[in-house]
Amino acid sequence: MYERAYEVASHFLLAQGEKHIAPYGNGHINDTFCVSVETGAARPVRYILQKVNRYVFPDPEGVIENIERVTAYLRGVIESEGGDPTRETLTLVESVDGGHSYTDADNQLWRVYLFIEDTISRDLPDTPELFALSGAAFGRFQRQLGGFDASTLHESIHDFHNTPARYRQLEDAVRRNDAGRLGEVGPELAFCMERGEETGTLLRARAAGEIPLRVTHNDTKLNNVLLDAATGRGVCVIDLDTVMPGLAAYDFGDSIRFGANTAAEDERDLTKVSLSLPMFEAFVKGYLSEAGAALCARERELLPMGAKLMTLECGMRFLADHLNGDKYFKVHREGHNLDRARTQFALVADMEKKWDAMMEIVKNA
Ligand code: ADP
Ligand code: GN1
Ligand code: MG
Repeated sequence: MYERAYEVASHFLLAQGEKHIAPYGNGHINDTFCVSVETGAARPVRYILQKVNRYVFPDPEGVIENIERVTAYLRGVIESEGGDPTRETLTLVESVDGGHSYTDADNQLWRVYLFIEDTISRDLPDTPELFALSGAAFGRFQRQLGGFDASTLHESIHDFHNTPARYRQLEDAVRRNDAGRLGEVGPELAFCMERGEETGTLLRARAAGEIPLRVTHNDTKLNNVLLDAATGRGVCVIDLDTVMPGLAAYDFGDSIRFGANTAAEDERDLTKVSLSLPMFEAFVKGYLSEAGAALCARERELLPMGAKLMTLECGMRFLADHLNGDKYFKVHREGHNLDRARTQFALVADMEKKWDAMMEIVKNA
């Protein structure tokens, strides 16, 4: 089993000893494995081995280069702040060829990270206290990369958070109707159409020069931050594949989309889906405690819009993938992407009801 993973692991400079490899985590994109090496020490030495999804990332070499540069920069900042860089940012493991990746016989690119031990990664919305700590971790990430020149990074996925472009991709998926599923999504499409104009709000503010371009993570869901198992403190922001130029509202918004939802991202019972205002408030406070001083007034004011647009956009992406025949996101059941799209739209609808309260919370934070 996992023969390929064992073969690939032999191309990296890992600790010596017997290796055990097993699938790991719940990401929607890459194939992730945990490699445990029995070295004779009390605990095995562990690594994360990943096959980068080439359908999603057409230039995986560019992704690795971004990660090499961003983690090297973060290591410097973390050291200067007295932190532990092997724990507080990802460390790519060298391959036997001297780089940080290995391309297999099927032209698939693999990489290895040190496993960050004694941490937890959550797949479901958490307590406000833990969510505030994850907000602080993403805010810190933003702050620590404040001096990194965004224009030197590869755009790992073109137009990743360009919400109007995502809307057009949905329209294309509707026109093609590749999987023949168009008949079942009428209400969801109507929901998106009613909000078509609003999709451009953040980009219009950027074009008018009201908000700056920043280095952002762009995929700030809860399971992309590792929390200290003992204290809950956000130790390390992971999944750096989508680090590229973006807007502060993207990172804030994507975290809210996932972590302030009272239901799972793929919940079928939509009555369980809502925006938790206590979770929202906790995240705002945690995030602003680290990133707040760097944000301009307009960026701050647009944070709730980031939450709404990241949720709407993610729903449009799930819906487009459902229509395209589930080519992008991993699915584990029939209609999985449609279920995910529906939760996102239900959450947008609830945010619209709670809009004034969201604005007030940000204003008073
Ligand atoms: P995907 O892009 O598919 O979401 P991730 O890079 O987020 O892949 O990895 C999937 C999961 O693996 C994460 O949610 C986390 O639980 C775990 N993980 C990833 N990197 C590490 C690491 N360096 N140390 C410990 N756990 C990790
Ligand atoms: C994907 O890789 P993962 O599972 O952390 C996706 C995000 C979506 C998210 C929805 C590269 O994130 O953009 O918001 O699923 N990542 C990519 O759960 O498309
Ligand atoms: Mg992930």
